Amino acid sequence: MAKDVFIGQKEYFKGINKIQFEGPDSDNPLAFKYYDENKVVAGKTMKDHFRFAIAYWHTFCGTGEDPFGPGTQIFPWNGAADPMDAAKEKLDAAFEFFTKMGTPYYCFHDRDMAPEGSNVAESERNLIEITDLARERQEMTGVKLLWGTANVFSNPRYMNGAATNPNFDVLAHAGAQVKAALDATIKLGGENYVFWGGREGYFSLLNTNMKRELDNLGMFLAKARDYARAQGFKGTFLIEPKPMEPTKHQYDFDTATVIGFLNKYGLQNDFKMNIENNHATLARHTFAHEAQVAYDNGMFGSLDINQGDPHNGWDTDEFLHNLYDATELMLIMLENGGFKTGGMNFDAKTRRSSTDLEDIFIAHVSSMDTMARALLIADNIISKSAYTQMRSDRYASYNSGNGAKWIKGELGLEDLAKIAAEVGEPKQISGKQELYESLINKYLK
Ligand code: XLS
Ligand code: NI
Ligand code: NI
Repeated sequence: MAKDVFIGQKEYFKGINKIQFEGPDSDNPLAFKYYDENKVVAGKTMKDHFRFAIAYWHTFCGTGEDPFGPGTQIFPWNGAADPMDAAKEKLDAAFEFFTKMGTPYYCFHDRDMAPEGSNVAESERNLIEITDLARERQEMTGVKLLWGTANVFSNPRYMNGAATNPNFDVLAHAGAQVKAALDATIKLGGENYVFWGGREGYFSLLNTNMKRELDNLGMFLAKARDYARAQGFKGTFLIEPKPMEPTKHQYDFDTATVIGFLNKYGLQNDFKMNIENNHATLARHTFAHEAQVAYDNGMFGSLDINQGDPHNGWDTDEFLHNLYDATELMLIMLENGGFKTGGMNFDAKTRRSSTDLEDIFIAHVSSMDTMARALLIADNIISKSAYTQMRSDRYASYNSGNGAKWIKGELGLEDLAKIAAEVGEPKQISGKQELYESLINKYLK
């Protein structure tokens, strides 16, 4: 066993070596068919296009329990009786996994890495101890932290919200947790810090003062930003929109809603969006829609690249395998400059019934290949087809004459009325949607 894939005292993923690129003809489920990290596409290596990050919670903590039954996964790092010993084993397993996958980043919640203690101080000590070890392992392996976050939704104390809780004492606990998670993220060189407000919303307006709750959330985020900046954090703060689940109505509903919120509370210069595909679906948007809204507003940050199931309405967090959706996303990313500080966090879990340890490798490999293949397809569409030209030609009437004057703000309603009378009934121009669809499908290979 090569040293570069061996982290701690024992090997957890026995029989699996570092995943290699074998090309599209390979039948090996534990090899990349399309993801070739050093391959340059549209001026950047694949590694830099994607900046893949493993989600600590699903991959190492998610045992497959659901509301109808307990976990099904047997993880070899879950044996220790003492929770801190178990956390250390999990950490070693995680870094072995990152190294074998060849993914450059990971993401974590405070409670994924270190167990909650019996009081605030003990919880913080646990987190410091484990993240000190994580820092050593980052140095050993070169794996980096894409983002950290605090789990302020699982503990029952957050049942009525964290930063939006009607009880200030609960808000204070959220503050303690976010402070410690920010410290850990800064210590680990995290490039971003995420806020996902799972309990920040309501079930009934009858008992909810929405304005008070949103004001408290705005204040909380401003204070978190001020604290992190004062500690030297230079990275990006990210809000992860989701319309519902676990609350009926979540305040960070979708990208457009969050942008309005950030602007209202003066947070727009420090915060950007962490867009999750499955959350987009729940908001009845596409991943592509959410990404485009974020880019158009200078708010594109990072991505959680899972996918949902079109036949049900919750966050199934499947590994992204829909090539068509991936292609639409990659078209937008290529046209808008890709990532700055963000990356692609999987935020996905294998199915409850996928119980072989190799399944988590197969899932990540498959998703990375889906994205890599989508990148190649999108690059072909942009560089070889008429796609970009066709779309810009649709707006050609704004390039000169009255259209250009309109864009500059030089025409008022009286001018429009005069022009309308002059031009008469406009010529009918087809939107050609099916032509665009057939063009995409032609390149989908
Ligand atoms: C849950 C969210 C969560 C965030 C991180 O639906 O996706 O996993 O990504 O707190
Ligand atoms: Ni997520
Ligand atoms: Ni989610």
